[in-house]
Amino acid sequence: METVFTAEYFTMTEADAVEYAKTRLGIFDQSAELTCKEIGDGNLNFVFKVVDELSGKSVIIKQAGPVARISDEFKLSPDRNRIESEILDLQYKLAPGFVPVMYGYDPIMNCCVMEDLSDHEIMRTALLKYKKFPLFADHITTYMVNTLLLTTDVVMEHKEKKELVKRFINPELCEITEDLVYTEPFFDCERNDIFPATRAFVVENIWSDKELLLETAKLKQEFMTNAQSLLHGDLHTGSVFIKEDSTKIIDPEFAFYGPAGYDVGNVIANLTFALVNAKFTMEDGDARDEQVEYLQNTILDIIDLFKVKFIKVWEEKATERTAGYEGFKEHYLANVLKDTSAVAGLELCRRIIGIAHVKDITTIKDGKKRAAAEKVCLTVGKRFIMERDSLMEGADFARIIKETVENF
Ligand code: SR1
Ligand code: MG
Repeated sequence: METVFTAEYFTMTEADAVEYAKTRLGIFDQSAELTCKEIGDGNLNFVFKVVDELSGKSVIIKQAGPVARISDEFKLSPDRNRIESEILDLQYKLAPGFVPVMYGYDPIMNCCVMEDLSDHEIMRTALLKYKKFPLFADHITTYMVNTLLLTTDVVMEHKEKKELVKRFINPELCEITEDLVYTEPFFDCERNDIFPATRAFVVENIWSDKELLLETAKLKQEFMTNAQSLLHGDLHTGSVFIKEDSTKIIDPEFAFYGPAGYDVGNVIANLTFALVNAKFTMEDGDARDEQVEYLQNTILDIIDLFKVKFIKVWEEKATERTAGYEGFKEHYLANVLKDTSAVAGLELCRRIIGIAHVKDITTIKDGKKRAAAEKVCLTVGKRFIMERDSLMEGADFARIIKETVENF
């Protein structure tokens, strides 16, 4: 029986998604032979790929359910789908070429329809196959500088910026980040999920370190109160679709106005996970050294290119009068870099201790190697948080990673 779409929301099956594409989208011909597969592997949503087997034309329908896929403990407003479609529209203008094309948003079914990027690969998956993407550092820094700096009070008219702050208030998804990134990993929270061989290390080096805990408290307030830039909000390598000459950033449903370094730090941490994966899963030899070096250099380049592009765009686009005072842009950028380092550190800790893990680490089959890999992440993470005032160059980030990896 054909699904009749009423004025009420329901979560779709693959068959419903086909019917939806046929009757609601106006994208496919009447004669189309549509098939559908649910391909989502994230923690929150359903992702349907609908293909016309005759023409090869395809689209993605992404639907927000009322609870998270990872656990129904997380009850989430499907309004996140509106946030995602609106920010993708905006980022399409701010950073052309770096986000998928949006075809539409349906506020009743809480779904959005977008370009199918099946000729790209999820970056985390590609890095786990030890692929290299030499253009990534250039692409991601253009995307980040454009989306982050162009949405600040430095560039935007202040009342317009405040309108965006209002439009992208995202309390439920922010609460997930506040809990899962800033709070739960730093105490013995029931929801944490710690690999048994790593637990003693966490107790001794993370939970017992009062100075570290104090820094996480300061950082949580910074995350909650610094409405600096319109963030992607969850910029890990699973939110990047990539191929040799193209990078597309997807899944900005955690978007809100927060500290710019939150996005940059997430990229750095997730490349570090890939580096640690290569170190602990590849055979000793040239291929492993090359992969580790490629990832280390990518991290270094991202920081240094971000700085250069940030200053350039600032000089071209700043409209705020006081932004021109001598020394101010350097002061502002140094704060973004401090946040970058701190957030990279928090992400490195929370993906090991908290509920939401990354495949880079969980797929390390040898238990001893996995525990060693996790201790590297925690050690680098803690240093990124504690030493954040002095990490101002790409080489500083790369050095801490190198020193730690070589020690385990
Ligand atoms: C309940 S959601 C868990 C994690 O998945 C998302 O991708 C975010 O990273 C979030 O913290
Ligand atoms: Mg996501």
